[in-house]
Amino acid sequence: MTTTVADYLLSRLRAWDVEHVFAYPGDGINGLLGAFGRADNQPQFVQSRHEEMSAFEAVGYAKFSGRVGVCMATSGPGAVHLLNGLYDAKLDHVPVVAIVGQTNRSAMGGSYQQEVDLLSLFKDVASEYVQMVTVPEQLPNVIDRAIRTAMTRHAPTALIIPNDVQELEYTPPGHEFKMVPSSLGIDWPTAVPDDAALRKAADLLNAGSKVAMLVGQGARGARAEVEKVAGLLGAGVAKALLGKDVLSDELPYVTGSVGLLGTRPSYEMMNDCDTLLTVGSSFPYTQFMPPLGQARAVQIDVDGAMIGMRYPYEVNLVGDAAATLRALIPLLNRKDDHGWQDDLSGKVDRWWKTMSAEAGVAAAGADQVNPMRLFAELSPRLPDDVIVAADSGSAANWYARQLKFRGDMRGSLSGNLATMGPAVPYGIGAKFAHPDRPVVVFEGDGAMQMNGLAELLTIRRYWETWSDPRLVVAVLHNNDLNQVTWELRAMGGSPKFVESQALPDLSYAGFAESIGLAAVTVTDPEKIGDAWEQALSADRPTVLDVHCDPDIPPIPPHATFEQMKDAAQALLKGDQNRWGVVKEGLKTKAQEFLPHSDS
Ligand SMILES: Cc1ncc(C[n+]2csc(CCOP(=O)(O)OP(=O)(O)O)c2C)c(N)n1
Repeated sequence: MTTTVADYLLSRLRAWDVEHVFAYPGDGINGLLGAFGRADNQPQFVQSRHEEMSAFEAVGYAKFSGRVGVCMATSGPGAVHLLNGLYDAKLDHVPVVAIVGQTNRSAMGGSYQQEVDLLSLFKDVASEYVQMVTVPEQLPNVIDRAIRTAMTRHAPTALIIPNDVQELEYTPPGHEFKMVPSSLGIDWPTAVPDDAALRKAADLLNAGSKVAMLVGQGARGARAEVEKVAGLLGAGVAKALLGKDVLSDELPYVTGSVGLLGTRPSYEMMNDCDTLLTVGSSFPYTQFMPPLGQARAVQIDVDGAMIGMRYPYEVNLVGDAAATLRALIPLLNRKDDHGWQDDLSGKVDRWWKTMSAEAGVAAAGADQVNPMRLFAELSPRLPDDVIVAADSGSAANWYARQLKFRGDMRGSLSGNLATMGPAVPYGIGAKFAHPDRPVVVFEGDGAMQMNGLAELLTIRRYWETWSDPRLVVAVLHNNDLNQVTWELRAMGGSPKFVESQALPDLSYAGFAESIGLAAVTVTDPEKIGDAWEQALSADRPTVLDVHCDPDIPPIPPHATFEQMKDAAQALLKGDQNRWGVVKEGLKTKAQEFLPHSDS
C-alpha cells in the first residue's frame, strides 16, 4: 500500500509525540480523514461541535500541558471558524499548529466552491509561519518548521494542504538542488544574560527599599527562585492574570492579581514602591504599574521582542526566568529591614478578609446567590491537583480575586484576547492533557449560550475515556451579559440597555441532565458548599447551574467609596436594576471599610 501525503503527515505528528488533534471534518480534509482511519486514529481525532472550539481546545491543551496543541479544519468555512481560537493563542503566546484543507490545486484561482485565500486569511494570525503544501517533498520540512516555530515563538502557525495533495503518494525530499530535508526534535538553550547586565540589575535592586515584583506566565517554572528573591529583597509579589498559578496565594507577601481585575494590595504596592522587578510578564495595563518616574525598574523576559515596553525599565535582561534569577541571587544583598514586606503582608491579610466579607453579602433576589460566594466556597475545597478555566465575563473578576491557589494547581483564561467562550473548550483541552486531574470551569450564561452548551456534547462524548471523570462546569446564570452591563455603567456612564444585555432564560442543569451529565441547580447560598462537594465527588462531569445576582458589582481595586456613590447616583438615571445595583454595590464596597473579625 502506498503512503500518501496525509499518511505521512500523521506519522510525522506521531513522531513529534502529538497525541491529539482537535478537529472538525469536511471534504477539504477528506484525504486526512482517510489517513486517520488507516492509522487507527493515532493521533486521536478529537471532534468538537465547532472549529473555533477545536482551536480553543488546542490552546487549552497547550496551556495546561506545556506541549504544542494541534487543531485541524476543512477549507473555507472550517478554516475561517478556527480564527478566533488562533488569535487567542497568538495574544496569549501559546504554541498551536493549525492544519487546514484547501480546494484541489486544479480549482485554485477559479472562484471555486469554498475557495478562500487561506494564505491571506492566516497571514496575520499565523504571521510566524504559514505555508501551503503543493508537492509531497515539502514534507516533512513544513510540518517540522510549523511545530518548531510554534514552540520557539510561542505562537500559532498554520499549514494549508489542498485536498488533492493530501492524496498524493508521499515521496521524501532527496539530496538534490532545491530540496529541503528536515529533522525531528529540538533541544533548548537556557538563556542567561551576561555578567555585566546581571550586576547592573543587582545594583539597582539592592539600592531599593520598597521592592515590588510583578510575575506573569513566563515565571512558571521559576517559583523557588521568585520566592528566594522576594525573601532577599523583602519584596511583595503581584501576579498578572495569566500568572495566577505561578506562585501560591498562601504566601503572605503575594498581593494577588493586578489590574482592573486585581486586588487593592497589588494596587497600593505598585503605587508606593520605589523599585520594580518584572519577571515573565507583558501585563498590558500600564496605569496599574508604578507612576512614571516613581520607581527604578528591571525586567526579565525570555523574548527580546517583548522586553522593555510598558514601563521605562533601566535594565532589560533577556533570559530564562529561573536561570536568570538563579544567576542574580548571589548578587543580591539580603535587606535587613523587612518592614515594607511586613506591611504588605498585613494588607494582604486584611484583603482576604475583605474578600470573604464581600462574598458574604446577601444577594438581592430571594432565589439568587452572590457569585463571589460561589468562588469563595470552592477556594478551600479546591483539589490539590485541580485545573481551573474561567471565561471572559464577570467570572474572570471572581476567578482573579476570590480563588486562593496553592501548590501545583493550574488555572488560565483568555488573558489578552479576552474572548467569550473559551472556558469549556479549555476545560476539555485540560482533560485531554491531564485525564487524571479534576477540572473546574467557570462560564457565564452568555458564553454558555454562545458555544458552551454545544460543547457539553463533546464532554458527553469523551468523558468516559478520562481516568478522573470530574469536570465541573459552573454556570453563572444571571440572564445578563453582566460584565458588559457593568462596563456600560462604569465606563460608558450608561444605564443597562436591556435589548442588548438581557439573555433568554434556560435551565442549564436541565440541558445537562438531558444529555446524561450530572447537574445541580443552586438558588440558595447555603447550598453552594454542598453543590461543590457533590460535583467534586461525582462519577461524571457535572453542570452547576448557579442562579447569580447580576447586581453584585465587579468593583475595580482602586475605586473609592465616593466614586462608588457617584456611580450609583448615575445609575438612578434609569437603569432597570438601579435599586438592586445601588444596594448591592454599596454593601459590597462597604466590606473594605468595616472591621473584620479574625475568625
Ligand atoms: C467573542 C466576544 N464577544 C463579545 C465580547 C464582549 N463581552 C465581554 S464579557 C461579555 C458578557 C459575558 O456575559 P456572560 O457570558 O453571560 O457572563 P457574565 O458577565 O454575565 O457573568 C461580553 C458580551 C467578548 N469579549 N468576546
